[in-house]
Amino acid sequence: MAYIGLGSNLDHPPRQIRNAMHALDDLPGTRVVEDSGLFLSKPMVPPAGPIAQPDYYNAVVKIETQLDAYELLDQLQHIEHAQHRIRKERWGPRTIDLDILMFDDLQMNSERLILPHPGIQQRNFVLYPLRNIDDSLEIPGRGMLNDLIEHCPQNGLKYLGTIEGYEE
Ligand code: A4P
Ligand code: MG
Repeated sequence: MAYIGLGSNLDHPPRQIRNAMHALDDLPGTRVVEDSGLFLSKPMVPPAGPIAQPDYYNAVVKIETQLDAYELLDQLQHIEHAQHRIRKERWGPRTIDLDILMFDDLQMNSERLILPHPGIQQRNFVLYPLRNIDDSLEIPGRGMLNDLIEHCPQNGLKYLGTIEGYEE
């Protein structure tokens, strides 16, 4: 069981999120079992100060997969490329960003892959959507989701409805 974070703030973001969710469901040996619905969030402010960019659309999906964590990361990067993600500036706007938030109860810190994803605790656009999927979730090595949420302000994060049903 793995959880994937999806984020987009360019080129019809709700459509980018929907397409990426379908692409995840189409991966070999993989299916999407649940999703958080669609959220609208304020851009995270990088350490060097804010970058002018549109608000983000975010979602989290839960998948079952026979891929291992590295194979899954390769596949996520293929999907990002297929959706024309151009990697320019760190923290900057993007058509689609796919992060592995958790993979089973794996905890690892390699050059290519950190699990659970290092940003989880600070990101309301990850924590609140996760709660829509499972409100008794434990993040390996980090604690209970509900405790992390208590320390993470919502900051205008808005639930918009289902990913499939959202009309731009
Ligand atoms: N990598 C290591 N661990 C992981 C993991 N668990 N999942 C490595 C995915 N990738 C992982 O990622 C850089 C490298 O991280 C990968 O090559 C992989 O080997 P990237 O996505 O190519 O580069 P990036 O986008 O510059 O970095 P990152 O960390 O994805 O960006 P952030 O920090 O996620 O920031 N504000 C709101 N409201 N919502 C957002 O979704 N997103 C960002 C992107 C900024 N602000 C945002 C949002
Ligand atoms: Mg990423």
